[in-house]
Formats: sequence, structure tokens, C-alpha cells
Amino acid sequence: MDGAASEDLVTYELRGSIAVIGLNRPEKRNAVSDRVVNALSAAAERAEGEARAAVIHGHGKHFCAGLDLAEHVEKPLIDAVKGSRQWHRIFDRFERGSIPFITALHGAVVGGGFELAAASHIRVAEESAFFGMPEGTRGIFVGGGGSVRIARLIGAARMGDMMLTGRTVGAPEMERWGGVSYVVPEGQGLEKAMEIAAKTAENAEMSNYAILNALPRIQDMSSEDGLFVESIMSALTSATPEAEERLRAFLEKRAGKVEAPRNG
Ligand code: 1HE
Repeated sequence: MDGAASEDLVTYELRGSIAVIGLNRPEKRNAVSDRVVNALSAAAERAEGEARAAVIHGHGKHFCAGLDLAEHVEKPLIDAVKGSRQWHRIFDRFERGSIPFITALHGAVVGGGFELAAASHIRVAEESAFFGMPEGTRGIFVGGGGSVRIARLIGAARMGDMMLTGRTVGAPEMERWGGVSYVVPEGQGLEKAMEIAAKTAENAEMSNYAILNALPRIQDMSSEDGLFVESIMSALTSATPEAEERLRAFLEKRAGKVEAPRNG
């Protein structure tokens, strides 16, 4: 047992239109037990009902130490399969839901913690964050969607290297590998993630929905099918009253221009 009421394993707060979800087992480095997975699912459901975007972060010294290894010891084979499928269902809910999820990463981002981050839409890492996939050393394999999502983010060769050698990768290198999109100074991860979440929350809901749901599916299609679905989504989003108003606002000079990046 992970020794806490499930509502305490994950904190939840609504700040304006942004849901702030915190992994909250700092004494166990936010290791993910079955009940943490379920608490994350409840938090995601609540966020989708009342927020326009969400940030996931970790309380304490680390983002997340991955699977709760204490719970995994001597788990019957069938329970291990069911457990992994439950992670898949819940991480899918983040990835293909209706609002953007941004992860704020610091300290250790390990195994299942990296898999959770990979299911989010934008990853922000503090400079000292480090990424590890010690599955090889632990005698296990990824089970939270990493073989699909992490492999797509950084490439199967790099992921295989991390799993075989157990080596850790720092935030700047992970940014070069495409595993995170932003690296920020110590202590500024949550603030940056909130800023990004607020930006995404201003978008038209239908555009966000298409970005979250059509884009990853198109990656699984043939080019021919992908281009067809793109055309349908393009027509659908632009037919909404919100798109019409936003397009008109630009033409009438009531909307902002696209700006050059501020830092190079
Ligand atoms: C844990 C876990 C855990 C810490 N399950 N209890 N994940 C791992 O292989 C990572 C294992 N953890 C570590 O390598 C280190 O704990 C950290 C680098 C993350 C952090 O180090 P540190 O020095 O800050 O903490 P600590 O002293 O090692 O840990 C504090 C406590 O948390 C300690 O328990 P205590 O009772 O002795 O106080 C640890 O045992 C406990 N703890 N991590 C259970 N993961 C869906 S498949 C996904 C597959 C994976 O995720 S594989 C990766 C598993």
C-alpha cells in the first residue's frame, strides 16, 4: 500500500482556467502506484470538465521515480498486464483528451515518470532535470506507453541505449534529442509551464481538439490517408463561428500579429 488517502496522492487546484495537478508522494519520490494512476485519472477527468489546459508537476525533490517497484514485486503475470493496460488507458486520456496537458519536470524523470511526461503535449524541464530508463537493470520493460511515445519523441535507438545501459540524460541533451521543448533555470519549471498552459488555453477549443486528436492519429496513417484527414479537419475547424470571428479580427486589425522569437 502507498499509505495515503488517494486524494492526497495527487493534488488538484484550479487556477483561473488552468488545472494544476501535482504528484504528491515526495517521500517515495512520487513513485506511481496503482492508486496514483487512478488518482491521476480522476484529476484528468476533473480538469477536462472545468479547465482549458492543465499542468502536471511533482512535489518534492523529483518529478517522478516511475513505477512503484514495491508494488510490482511478485505481481501475478495477469495483474502486470492489466496494470500496464490501465496506465495506457489513463495516459491515452491525457494525450488524446480535449485540453492540452503541459508537464513541468525537475529532478528525476525516470521510467514511468518519463512515460507520463511523454503522454503530455508539451514538456518543460528545469536545467537539473535528468531522464533515465533503468528498466534493463531492474529486469523489466516499459509498460506505460514508452515504447511508442518515448521512441517517437527521441528515436528508438536513443531509447534503446538508455534502457540497455541505464545511463541518465540531462535536460539540455534531452532538449537536443527532442524529448523536451523548453529548458528553464532551476525553480522556474512550474511558472513556465503555467505560462505555456495559459497561452494554449486562449486558442479556439476546436483547434486544440484537432491538434490533440487529429495530429497523433495522422502520424499512424499512410500519407494519403493523413492528407485526406487533414483536409477534413482543416475545413471543420475553419467552419466554426470562433474561427470566423478570429479570422475577421485579424483582417480588421483587432488581433495580434505573428511575432519573431524574442531570444534568437
Ligand atoms: C521508490 C521508488 C520507486 C524511490 N518505487 N519506491 N524506477 C526506478 O528504478 C527509480 C528508482 N529510484 C531511484 O533511483 C531514486 O530513488 C531516485 C534517483 C529517483 C531518487 O533518489 P533519492 O536519493 O532522492 O531518493 P531515495 O533515497 O533513493 O528514495 C527515497 C525513498 O523512495 C526510498 O524509500 P525508503 O523507504 O527507503 O525511504 C526509496 O526506496 C523510495 N523509492 N523510487 C518504490 N520507483 C509502467 S512500467 C514503468 C517502468 C518503470 O518505471 S522502471 C523505473 C523504476
